[in-house]
Amino acid sequence: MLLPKQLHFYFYFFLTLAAGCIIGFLVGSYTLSQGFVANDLGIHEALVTNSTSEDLPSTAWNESLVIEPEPSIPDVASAAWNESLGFGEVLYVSMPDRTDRQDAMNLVASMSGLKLRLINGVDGESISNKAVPDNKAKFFKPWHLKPSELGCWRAHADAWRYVIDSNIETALIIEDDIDWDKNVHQIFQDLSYQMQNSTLRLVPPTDHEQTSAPYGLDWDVLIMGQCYDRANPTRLDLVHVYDDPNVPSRKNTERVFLNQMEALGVKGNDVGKKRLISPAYAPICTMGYAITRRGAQRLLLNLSYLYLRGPVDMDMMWTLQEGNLRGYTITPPPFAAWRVGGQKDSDNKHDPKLPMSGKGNSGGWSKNIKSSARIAMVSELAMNNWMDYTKKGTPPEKQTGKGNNGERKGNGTKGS
Ligand SMILES: *[C@@H]1O[C@H](CO)[C@@H](O)[C@H](O)[C@H]1NC(C)=O
Ligand SMILES: *[C@@H]1O[C@H](CO)[C@@H](O)[C@H](O)[C@H]1NC(C)=O
Ligand SMILES: *[C@@H]1O[C@H](CO)[C@@H](O)[C@H](O)[C@H]1NC(C)=O
Ligand SMILES: *[C@@H]1O[C@H](CO)[C@@H](O)[C@H](O)[C@H]1NC(C)=O
Ligand SMILES: *[C@@H]1O[C@H](CO)[C@@H](O)[C@H](O)[C@H]1NC(C)=O
Ligand SMILES: CC(=O)N[C@H]1CO[C@H](CO)[C@@H](O)[C@@H]1O
Repeated sequence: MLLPKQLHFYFYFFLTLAAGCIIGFLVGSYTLSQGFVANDLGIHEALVTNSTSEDLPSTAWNESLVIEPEPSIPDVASAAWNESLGFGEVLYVSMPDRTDRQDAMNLVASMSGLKLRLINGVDGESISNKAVPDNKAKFFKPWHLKPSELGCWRAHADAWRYVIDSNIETALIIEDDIDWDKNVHQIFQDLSYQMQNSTLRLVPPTDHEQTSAPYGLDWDVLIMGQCYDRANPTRLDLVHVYDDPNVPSRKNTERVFLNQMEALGVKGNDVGKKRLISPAYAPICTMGYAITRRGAQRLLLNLSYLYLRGPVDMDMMWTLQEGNLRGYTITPPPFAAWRVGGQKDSDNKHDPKLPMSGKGNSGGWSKNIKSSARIAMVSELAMNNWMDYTKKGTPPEKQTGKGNNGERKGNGTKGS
């Protein structure tokens, strides 16, 4: 990066306030007709994978010695292949007027086999003064919350409320300007497997967690779309490291995450091979995180009912650091900002001097992602109908025998 190290924190800090807090939660709740999803993403193969059969002794297949299988423990991690990634729902937050971003999310999600539910972003100016939570100072004096920060908080609070109200145990909450890996289901299946057996759990998973909660339920928040982070400096021993073939290379991993990984003991050749789960401590940005219903209740208690001490992501971070909220951070994060340059990158703090379009989605980029779903989607949908006809060849009855067909069809351009 071009920025001197010192500036990094401020850079991310600014990002939080400017872009990260724009927030729109989408919750995905429709059900797709199953099996529909792109086979080239490996989804079909994954659906038929079963780990239990391999573990059975070979005698199980001896017809004359049929061993009744144990009442089979469902492979809970395979739920990561469903349309809500193994969470109860996927919610996305988007300002109602950002139909461009809603189109994008609809498209990328459909190409990744995901269903999202829209949670409308909120214009902070529309929030009644009476509805603004009490503001207790975290440091010297109360943080003066700007309308954009309040709007961002409100949209997320609406998502928490949705989780509490609806009949779901967990939800993944994402914002409308993000990217993920095209192998997102595989990444989450691997994560589920690790969460079930994580060394960071305080108690072993219950039967219910083992059969029905792919990521367990021993957390309030699962941080997966942070733009800044840091491990608890007094508990660097708390980390669960695992192999993940879909992590970005060192070159594609931002410095802030390399630093965090190094502090937690992952360096050298392990970078680009390992993903880390650690207790959430200093995440900034709310581009992607999951909550349990209990987490939604704690957030609504601490970040609405009692106080709101700052922007939603910062108060969430403080509450994690105080130990009043229990969470894990995934590093490198599986969700990352999609950036196009220009004013479209921010809903609350765009610089009017920037061009409207920047590089556009065709020139957009994301970091910390090995195989961008957004980039993959463009080539997966690309085709050239006329070229396909050319490859197929001319129907026999139309052949003139002159051998010049190729040059005469096409654009109507003269020449040659
Ligand atoms: C199947 O079981 C029978 C009887 O126990 C045994 O004789 C035979 O070798 C077994 N076959 C295989 C393939 O394991
Ligand atoms: C995906 O799996 C989770 C966990 O089993 C479940 O709660 C959720 O309803 C499933 N989603 C869909 C769309 O089937
Ligand atoms: C679960 O963790 C234990 C020890 O922490 C390890 O021996 C075992 O292989 C792990 N199992 C899986 C499925 O990762
Ligand atoms: C957050 O909620 C807990 C109760 O779960 C309370 O003890 C704590 O003081 C709250 N924190 C703040 C900063 O209000
Ligand atoms: C049509 O024209 C474009 C450039 O104008 C050219 O690249 C392309 O090959 C032409 N296609 C055919 C079928 O002639
Ligand atoms: C992909 C895979 O391992 N499939 C196996 C599932 O289990 C059956 C037996 O029940 C095997 O025949 C498949 O090969």
